[in-house]
Amino acid sequence: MQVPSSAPAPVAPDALLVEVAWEVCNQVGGIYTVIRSKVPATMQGWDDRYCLLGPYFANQAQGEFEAYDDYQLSTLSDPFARAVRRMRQLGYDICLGVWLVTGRPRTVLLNPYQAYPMLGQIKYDLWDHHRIPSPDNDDLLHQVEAFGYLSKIFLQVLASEKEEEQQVVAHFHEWMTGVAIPALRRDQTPVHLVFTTHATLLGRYLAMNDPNFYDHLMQVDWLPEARHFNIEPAVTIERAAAHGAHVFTTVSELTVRECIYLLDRIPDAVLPNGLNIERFVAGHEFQNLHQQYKSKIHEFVMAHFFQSYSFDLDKTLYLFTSGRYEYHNKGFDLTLEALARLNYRLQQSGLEGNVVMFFITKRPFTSINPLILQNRAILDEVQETCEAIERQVGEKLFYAAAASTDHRLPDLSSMVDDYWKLRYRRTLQSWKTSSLPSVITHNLIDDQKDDILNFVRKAGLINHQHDRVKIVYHPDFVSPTSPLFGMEYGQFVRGCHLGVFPSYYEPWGYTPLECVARGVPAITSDLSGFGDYVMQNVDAHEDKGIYVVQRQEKSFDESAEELTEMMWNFVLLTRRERIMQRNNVESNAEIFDWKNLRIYYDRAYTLALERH
Ligand code: U2F
Ligand code: UDP
Ligand code: G6P
Repeated sequence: MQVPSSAPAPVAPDALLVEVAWEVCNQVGGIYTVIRSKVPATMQGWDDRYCLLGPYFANQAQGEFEAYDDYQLSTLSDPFARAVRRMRQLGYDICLGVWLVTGRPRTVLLNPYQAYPMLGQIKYDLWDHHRIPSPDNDDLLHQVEAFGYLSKIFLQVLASEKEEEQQVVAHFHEWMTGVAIPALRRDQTPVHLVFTTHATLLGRYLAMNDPNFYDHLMQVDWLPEARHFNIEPAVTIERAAAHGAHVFTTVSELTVRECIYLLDRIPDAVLPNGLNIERFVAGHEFQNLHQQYKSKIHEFVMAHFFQSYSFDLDKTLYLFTSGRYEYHNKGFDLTLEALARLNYRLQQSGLEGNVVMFFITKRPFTSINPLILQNRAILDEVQETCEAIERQVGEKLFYAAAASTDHRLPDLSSMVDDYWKLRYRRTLQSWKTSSLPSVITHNLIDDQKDDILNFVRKAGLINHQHDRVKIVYHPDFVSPTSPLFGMEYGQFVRGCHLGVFPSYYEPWGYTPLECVARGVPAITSDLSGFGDYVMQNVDAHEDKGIYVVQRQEKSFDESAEELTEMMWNFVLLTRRERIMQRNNVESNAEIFDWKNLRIYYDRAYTLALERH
């Protein structure tokens, strides 16, 4: 494969690279996006010297992994295939194949359950050699330990199957793959080890539970805290991996601080996250796509609100936030406060227009609210009736026009049958109501304790007609099969005007970056790895539609005011300005392409090769 001149020169032209992650062919969280989106750029530099290694889980692998059959495997002569064949001869359940994603990387999957009979010994060794404790009742930990044991064996076999002078870099992501690292070091396996943590475990727990996390970070005593949260085994694995690796890295300057204080090792490098921007590029079409998907959101909004009252959709802006339900960490609390202030400002201003804010997250629910589903169905009925009337009027008008002598437009209403007139009236009558449009679209299991609902109840931000900021809380991810939006998440993002992600704790945070890649401006914070990266590396980022709320050393109130101001200024933009801004956002997204960010990874690999 040809490496384009713009791509960095390959690291050690002969070396092999194995990237190990729990989320290879197994989507759990954001690391899946990192690995998957990086494949084409990595392949550009490493080509067939690159291989991914992950756990085999039948349900997940079925959909996205294609294993080579025995014959195909027997025809391959590269070191990865040789190592897999050798492992099979030794009786291991191991597959080599391709991950069916852009770039189609070579992938090895290991079934962790095959090592369960060995768990007693594995746990004993972990404790004896590395002081990693393993309780009996933790299934994820068992999977992780079994996988760690198997991946160590695979790398050792690979080291014996490779060409003698060939070097191997093994890059492990996150504690779930880290178990193999101390063992490989202990056995002095000739493999150069890189470990990346995407968030320290303890950092995540502390941030969720301590409102002054950043002030207390320097004083944290890791072991008592790990015991307190009942995560000692995982934390000791993470520490062993961080200390055992030849090169230790993390994803942002923010997590560097956590690594220093919670893992006691200064990372050697920061590897920022990117995207495969090409996958998002829609040429000049992207403005039309915005219009097209905005119309679909309009349909939802009509069904949801117009039964109670209507407003001008052409003067309505769609804002949204999305991600896991971490009320404080994801900045939902700050967003709500700022929305309440924005609502007040808009009410006072006499300006036209409304804002509809969507919270897209995941909470346990029993069902979609049946009334909301029914509304959606009635709106579909209204649409069908209108279309039937349109057809009828169209045909009759055509005849009337051809036969016309005075060339005047006839009374269109007289062209509609009584049947359709009545159906039109009845449908609308059964639909209109005096109750307020619901804030939440689903019936939550614990409605009373929900922080978002409690905020809107307390602030009275409950979709009154006079509220200029309306709230829609959708406690499930958007998907084409969900009857309310019936679109993909990416389409929903394109249809919106602004993404709002002022996180308090966010090691990186893909959501604002995904907006930018689609030409949608976004708000992030200086406590998110992405926001911090933008502040340090992107000039005039506001012109490129990336706004960063200051949360470091600011009170909640100050940050809320800044966020309100940002949203307010956005609302004041004219349509023309919004269109221009979207153009600007889209044309600058390239900065975050892996083609440009891959170099950080390659530098870490070079360092690892030097260090061994
Ligand atoms: C860090 O993110 P993580 O992947 O460690 O965070 P998780 O809690 O594991 O991720 C939640 C993910 O779950 C996904 C969704 C999120 O990325 O895509 N998900 C889903 O796809 N489908 C579902 O039904 C439910 C959830 C870190 F915290 C981030 O800031 C970084 O951006 C990330 C990558 O470095 O690592
Ligand atoms: N996301 C999604 N569907 C939704 C909402 C969000 O797939 O309806 C995804 C989004 O595309 C992003 C991820 O959730 O990739 C959130 O990742 P982020 O890095 O922001 O945070 P994490 O959850 O990893 O902490
Ligand atoms: C895109 C379309 C335009 C449309 C505009 C609406 O640019 O190509 O036809 O007028 O979106 O922008 P707005 O920000 O008001 O949704």
